[in-house]
Amino acid sequence: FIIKEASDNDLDMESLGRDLNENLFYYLGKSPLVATLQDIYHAFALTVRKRLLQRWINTSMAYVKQKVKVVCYFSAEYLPGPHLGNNLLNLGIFPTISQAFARVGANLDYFLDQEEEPGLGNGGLGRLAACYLDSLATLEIPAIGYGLRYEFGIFDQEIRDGWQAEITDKWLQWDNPWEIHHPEIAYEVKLGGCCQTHPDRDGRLVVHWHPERVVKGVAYDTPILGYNVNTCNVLRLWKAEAIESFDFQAFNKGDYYDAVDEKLVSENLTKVLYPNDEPFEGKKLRLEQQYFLCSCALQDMIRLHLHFAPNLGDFHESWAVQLNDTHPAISVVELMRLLVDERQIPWDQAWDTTRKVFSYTNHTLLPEALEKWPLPLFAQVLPRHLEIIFEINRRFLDSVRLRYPGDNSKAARLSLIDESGDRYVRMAHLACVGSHAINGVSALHTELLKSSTLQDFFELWPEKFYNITNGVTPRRFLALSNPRLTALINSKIGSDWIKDLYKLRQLEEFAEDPDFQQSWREVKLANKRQLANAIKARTGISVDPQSMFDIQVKRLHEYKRQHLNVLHIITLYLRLKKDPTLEITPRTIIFGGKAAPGYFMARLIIKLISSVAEVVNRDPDVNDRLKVVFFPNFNVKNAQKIYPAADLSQQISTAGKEASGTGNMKFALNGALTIGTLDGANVEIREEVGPENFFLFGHTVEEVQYIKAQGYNPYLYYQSNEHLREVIDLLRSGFFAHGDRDLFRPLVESLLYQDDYLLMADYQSYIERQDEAGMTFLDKKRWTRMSILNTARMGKFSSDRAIQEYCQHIWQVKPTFIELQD
Ligand code: 26V
Repeated sequence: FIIKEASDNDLDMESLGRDLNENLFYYLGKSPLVATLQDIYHAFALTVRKRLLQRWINTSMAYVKQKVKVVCYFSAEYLPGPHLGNNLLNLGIFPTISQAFARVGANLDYFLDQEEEPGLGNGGLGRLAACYLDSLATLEIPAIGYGLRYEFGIFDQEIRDGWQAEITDKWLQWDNPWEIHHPEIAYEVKLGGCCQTHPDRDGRLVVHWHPERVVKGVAYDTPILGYNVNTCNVLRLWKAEAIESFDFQAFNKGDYYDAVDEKLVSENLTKVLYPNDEPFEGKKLRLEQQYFLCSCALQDMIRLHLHFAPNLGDFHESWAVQLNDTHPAISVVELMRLLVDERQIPWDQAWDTTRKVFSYTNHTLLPEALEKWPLPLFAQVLPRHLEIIFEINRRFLDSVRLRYPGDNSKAARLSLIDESGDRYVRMAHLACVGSHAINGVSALHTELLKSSTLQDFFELWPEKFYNITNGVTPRRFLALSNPRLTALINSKIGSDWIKDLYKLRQLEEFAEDPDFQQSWREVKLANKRQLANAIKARTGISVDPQSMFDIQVKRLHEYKRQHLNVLHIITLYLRLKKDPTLEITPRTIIFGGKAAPGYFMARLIIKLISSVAEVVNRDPDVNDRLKVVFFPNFNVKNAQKIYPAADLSQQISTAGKEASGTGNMKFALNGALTIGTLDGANVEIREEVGPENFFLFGHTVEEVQYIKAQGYNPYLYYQSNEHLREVIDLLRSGFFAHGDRDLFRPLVESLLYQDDYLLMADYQSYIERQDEAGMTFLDKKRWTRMSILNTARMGKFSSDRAIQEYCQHIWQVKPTFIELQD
């Protein structure tokens, strides 16, 4: 039979238009007269998907023919954002399509806006996975992203009476035109039960796992097209279903309800994403999700491998697996089980293969976020895996004792099992032992990993440690989301920067050019107007696009210190109350971000922001010089509107707490200046843009450690700083809570008597730096120059650079060129 080959003219307007009409008619059953925006979006998405499929098939055929090594990114979370716009950009047809829509009096943006984004992640870690898939495809690296197809992704956030309300995310309700369901690609995954060992015919001991239940994983594929290349990789997400045999068993007994029940219980596995990103909670369903992902993905890789190779002897030469944090770390054990138990490969050989295949990225130092599973729970869900872990650990600790004779505490600290109290499986230790490479996500973070969290492993295997500073994709976060700035940049230096972000350096020579500066400011103003309209539509608040847009968008967390930002707002407010004629830089302070539903303090901080906004925004003394906005439901779609409109980016976490941050990069790329601490990738951003173009404040990691070691007393800062005292006193007087002194009491008390994140200690330097930023903003030329230089110097923070480092140092993979006509 003949595969329809991709042709050079599949992107012309005529063929696109024809397909769009056909899809509307034959797929959706609509005539153009009655079609809704959603219908047309859908028909158009299918039209574009068809173009991707042709490239997709060529890509997979080329990988197979050339027997290339493939990168498998294992991640429990992905936040790809809307696909349509990005695919148009990567196909190179965004401008022509947008013009074609305009010619018939339609605005392409309205249709793009119809797309419901897959919210299959919590925040930074899931978005990073999506940026990396984009870069892998753009760099023409053979890659598969493996993940879970949660039916309900991260909740939609609404703000009601100032509080966060969670609304179920129904991203699949209108059908998902980007995915292809593959019922024929399915694997069985065992759970629970017990194990028995008995000799086989040759007298060798073999283990049989008798599961309590079996669930089926079915593949759903989404094409991931690279920019300006024909490479189209895949994001393969697994959905849990009941296996047929279980249904039939119950059915035969006439037990219809049990059969249906079985189906419901099985499908529960991929029903919902866990919406907390810490602290770690040992929930059984979460462990089952993690294992389900790993087992499906590894079975899939083995099946693909055996299509083209006689055995698994060279498995590690064909596959590199990256573990996105410890969530998929159980795959180390699962691969051992598949090799040893199911294919009778000798332990040593299997272990050698396993270690060569896996590498592990750590994304957090927070001890409370590290995954450790209670042993009884682990034994209940994965009895065979626990046995294998014990065996891995026995061999590992033997080698540790040889290396450190007599040092029992060393062995206890390194052990895969925490036995200091109740017993736990330490997933980070499993990931370290089962991988050939371990990396942190910023220079500072990697140093801290080596000196604290993973210190013993670093002493044991220093050669396994790498730093790979995170990056973001310039396609989505500049070319697509900021078309005005893109056009301006292109007019000066062409568009090569989209694939080689270091090329933005060429903008430096225009940093002082008055005309260029003027255009730069006009672009920013237009973006701010657009965001102002969105703010008005979502919140009813009017903001002045001429004011400084001072923005903090990220998950809500005490360590990220959104409440420090609030202390600054109250400081400004008090200044205006004392002297209503005071000249200050007009500011619009914008927040966005979701709080984990069970995180009381984070939710209270949202309420605080809303309450302060309510008072400040309507106080005539303020006279519109200060506005506070909580922009609801921060997600990828909204992010694309927000970053391009920022003047000032707030990256104000306590030093040592934010592993990297990636929002910091997206802001600076779009010409925002940063006010920030020496934390995560801020350190490197400041190095790149130059300290004179960055507003630095706060204690360093070493100072934080020193302060805490001395016995930190936040109350002393309250007593000795008059302004801080006034701010705290106003807050606890009930002034922002309609007289209720109790509402914010937990927050105030935690600041005065606990303050784990050193807000009180960093307050003064934060205020001083904010004042400097405010003054600098009034000097338009200076600010614009700094803004241009920020964009110009962001080359390092492209996810392309990060992925090239992974390819070279960790995965040992090379690009494969894909021709359109295969
Ligand atoms: C932990 C847990 C715990 C159990 C429930 C579900 C869940 C989901 C995620 C996490 C890990 C959160 C780690 C994370 O997102 N880290 C962020 O990773 C970014 C990419 O490297 C980095 O830029 C951020 O600084 C870091 O906080």
